[in-house]
Parts: sequence; C-alpha cells; structure tokens
Amino acid sequence: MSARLGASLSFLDWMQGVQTAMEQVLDRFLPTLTQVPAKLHEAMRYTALDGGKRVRPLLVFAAGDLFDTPLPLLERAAAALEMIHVYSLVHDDMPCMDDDALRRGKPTVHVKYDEATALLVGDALQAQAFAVMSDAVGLSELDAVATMQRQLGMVQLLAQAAGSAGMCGGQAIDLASVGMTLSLAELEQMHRLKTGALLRASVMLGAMGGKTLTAAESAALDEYAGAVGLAFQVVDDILDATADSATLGKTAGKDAADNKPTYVSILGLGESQALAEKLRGNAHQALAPFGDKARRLRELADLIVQRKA
Ligand code: GRG
Repeated sequence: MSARLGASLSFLDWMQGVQTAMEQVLDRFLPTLTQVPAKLHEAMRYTALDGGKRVRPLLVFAAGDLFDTPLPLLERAAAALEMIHVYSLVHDDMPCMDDDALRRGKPTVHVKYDEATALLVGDALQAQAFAVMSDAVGLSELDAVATMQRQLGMVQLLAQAAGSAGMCGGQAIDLASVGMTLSLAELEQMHRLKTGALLRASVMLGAMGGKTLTAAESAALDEYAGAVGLAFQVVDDILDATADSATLGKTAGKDAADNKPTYVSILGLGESQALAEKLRGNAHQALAPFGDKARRLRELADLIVQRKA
C-alpha cells in the first residue's frame, strides 16, 4: 500500500492498511523456512510475524507522507525498524533480563524454543534489519546515486538509534536503575534512549527517504519525535499501573513490582496523565510548519496518547 494512495482513507483504515501491508513486507524480507537453518528462520518468523501494534512502521509511513518518500524505501525502513524492535523484545524477555514468558499473547522465544535460539533470533533479526535497509534490489526505478546516498544516511541513523548511544544504552541504564531512586530527568533520559531512539529513528527514516532534510525540518521532526517517544512511555506506565490495579487489585504494574522507577511511581497517576496530554500538545505544535501533509503524524500522536493497550 502506498502512503500516498492512503490519503483519502480514514485514520483507522489507513492504520489497518499499513499494518496489513507490513505483514506482507516482513514476510518478504524475512528468511524463508526453506533456507538453512530452518529452526532459526522459523523462530525469527514466529516472533516477527502476526503480532504487535507496528507503531514504528506506522510512524515511518506517516513521516513518509511529508516528503513523498518512495515506497521501496519506506518499506525497507519500516521492516528494518520492526526487526530491530522485535529483536530487542526477544532479548528483553530472556531470563538474564526481564524473564517474561509471554509476548504479544504468545510464549516468548526462549520459552517456545530455548535460550540459545532466543539469543540467535535477536542477533539474526538485527543483522537482517541492516541487510534490508542497505539492499538496493527493487530500487532501480529511483535515481540510483541519490538513493544510495540516502540509504547510507538511513543505515547510519538506524545504527545510532539501535546501539549504545540509543536503545542498547537506554536498556543498560534501565538495568542499572533497578532498586534506585531516579529523578524525573534521569528517568526521561533513560526512556529517550531505550524506547525514544527507535521511535525517533522511525520518524526520521520515513522523512529522510524522501529528501535531504533542512536543519529546520530536522529540528521540527526531532521535537515531534521526542514528545511522542516520551508520551509513549508515560502512557505505557499509566496502562501498566491501571491494568494491574483493575485486574490484580494492585496499585502498581510490572516495572514498579520489579522495583523499577516509572512515571506513575514518581509523578502519580493524575500528573502522569496531564504530562501525556501536554506532550501530545507539544507534538502537534512541532508539526505546525508541515501543514496538512503532517495529518497522519498528528493522528498517530493522538493514538499513542489515547490508546488503551
Ligand atoms: C534488549 C537491547 C535490548 C533492548 C530492550 C525496548 C526495550 C529495550 C525493551 C522493551 C521492554 C519494554 C516492554 C518496554 C516498554 C515499552 C515498550 C517498548 C513496549 C513494547 O513496545 P510496543 O508497545 O510493542 O510497541 P508491540 O508488541 O506493540 O510492538
């Protein structure tokens, strides 16, 4: 599905269109079961297909609307980001980290297969993400040199977002913070890296596939992505806290139960809700220079703040 063909669709139809398209795109970019080793490829497909909200691909496609980014680049960026995201979930669920048995309603990879397979699934998904992002096959209709230059920039940005200055760095800070009291600024810094870096990369890759961004465009998108990334985490903490109190009779969710600081544990529920709403306003404000072309990004900011799961 083309981001542009979707211009006349309602937000819900557009979102479902991207989610359905992503299933096919991931299917196409993942190794098949006929390739050796079949068990590793089966486990990669088990965890990457059929599940998740696909928030990062949605951000890629929405940002792609701004500068009419060619579909082959959008698909590659969206698939690469989802693969990195899924790898991080697989590793995060392992006994050496969060030790979770369920993910996206299914047994986690180390439970369904084994720990060594989970480790390799994450490693292989990360490598596959970079293979997909840097692959030129199917891009021949675009101006080859300009596309390769853009792709190189996209690969670099993806690497920064995934690495020790991005998601992995945030995860390291998170693991080190167990049992500690974090200030609001320290909590924000951790989330800006752990989940914010990939969300920011989603917006940036979607946009920069279409053109070389000016400093002003880059700054506006950075501001939007920063606000949306933090809002995503604040809402995650709110949902975690309220789901548990509703279903388990507790006042705090898994992170708090694991002795990890959360927005709700630091700010309380009411202030956390007010913060999410403020961040939604900031995200909208940052998009003002883009006018109607930023409609999907605005709608996604609303969805991220108003979601119930
Ligand atoms: C292991 C290197 C490494 C990094 C892990 C992102 C992350 C870093 C761990 C995930 C832990 C977690 C549950 C964080 C809460 C916020 C979050 C990223 C939730 C999962 O993302 P969603 O809601 O998931 O986009 P779906 O399944 O919808 O894709």
